[in-house]
Amino acid sequence: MIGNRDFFVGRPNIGDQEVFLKRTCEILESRWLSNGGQFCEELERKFSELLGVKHCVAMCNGTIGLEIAARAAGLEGEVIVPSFTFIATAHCLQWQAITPVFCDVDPVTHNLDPSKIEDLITPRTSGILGVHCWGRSCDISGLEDIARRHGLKLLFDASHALGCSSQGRMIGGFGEAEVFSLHATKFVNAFEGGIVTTNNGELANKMRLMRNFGFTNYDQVDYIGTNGKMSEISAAMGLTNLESIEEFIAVNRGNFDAYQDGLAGLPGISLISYDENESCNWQYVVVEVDSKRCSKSRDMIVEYLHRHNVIARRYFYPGCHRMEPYCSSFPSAGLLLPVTENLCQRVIVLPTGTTVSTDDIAWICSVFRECVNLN
Ligand code: T4K
Repeated sequence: MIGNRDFFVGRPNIGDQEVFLKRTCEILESRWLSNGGQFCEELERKFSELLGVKHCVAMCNGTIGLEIAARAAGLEGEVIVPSFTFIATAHCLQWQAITPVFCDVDPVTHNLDPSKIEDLITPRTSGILGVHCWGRSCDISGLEDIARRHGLKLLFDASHALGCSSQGRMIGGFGEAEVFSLHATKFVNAFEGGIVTTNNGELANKMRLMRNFGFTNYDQVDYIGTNGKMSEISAAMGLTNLESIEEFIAVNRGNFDAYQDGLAGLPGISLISYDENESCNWQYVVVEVDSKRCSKSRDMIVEYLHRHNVIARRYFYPGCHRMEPYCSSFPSAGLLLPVTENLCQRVIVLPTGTTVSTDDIAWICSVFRECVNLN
């Protein structure tokens, strides 16, 4: 039925449905639905093992995980972040009156460019929030060096980077804390969910309290807190999907190779690459369109794909700095972000995951080629 189907970026992967349903029955029978149930605890243990990190704190989603991690780590004033990221990276700061200061990214890695950071540091700067964009790690040692020299806290938004490594070490144990998203669109999902990881026991305890209103005992609240708890049904989904992580990665890898073959030789079209020496989840198939060499603009290609029911995405167009409230507060931020501005005009994310077969990909690539080769 290729051609009569929609292909979406972000279609969820779903592991063993019977296992999930069995866990669901256990939840219903136990009458324990949230607030640190058995599946939530098991999920935290399994993530700790996988990532080799001492503490995992499960959250209701990645955005609340970022907000809690930022607050618990003591971020305030200004924090340096990329603009080439999902809006949650900036909003998690602004939501608590911390100003995100947008820094440009490296044109090859799409991650924070350490050489651009020091010019942005002011007496109000309290930290750096790096994003491992597309699952490719930030220049961690470059960022650590700057953070150490300026007394800044270093945190990572690892929403894209579950199962990825940096110089052989799994992402999850770097900086003060790292935050993963288990949203439906992520290759391992918990419907909605997030995980904050840290090797700092004191910080982990603080985050556990903050995710449960600051309760330290039945009738005692010692902190300002919020409700960041992961429900048992989400934990059951997360655990079930985590059990299929190897299969999901293998499918993503095969899909990536199929796209690479299918789009090979098109002038001005390239896929971002991943380091074969690192662990990688291959969950994003990212095309860059070089407008000088390709006969069609990025937007013309996306429009053509959409007309053929291939719902490709322009992540992270137009860049956080061009969205509210940031574009009103810093109308000329783009002048300091030439690489980000350029990337926002050239990137297309294509559908992958277990709902897309290699035959589907051959067809999607034929539509893509047809568009580029049209007179
Ligand atoms: N930091 C970074 C770097 C992130 O990428 C994200 C999330 C976060 C932080 C925040 O984590 P969470 O708080 O979300 O845990 C989507 C996701 O909603 C968002 O979670 C994700 N990043 C972002 C990259 O993608 P949108 O605005 O593109 O969502 P939407 O509704 O357009 O859906 C995306 C695609 O997924 C569509 O093609 C439809 C498909 N889809 C979606 C859902 C929910 C399905 O096929 N089934 C579904 O159930 O943000």
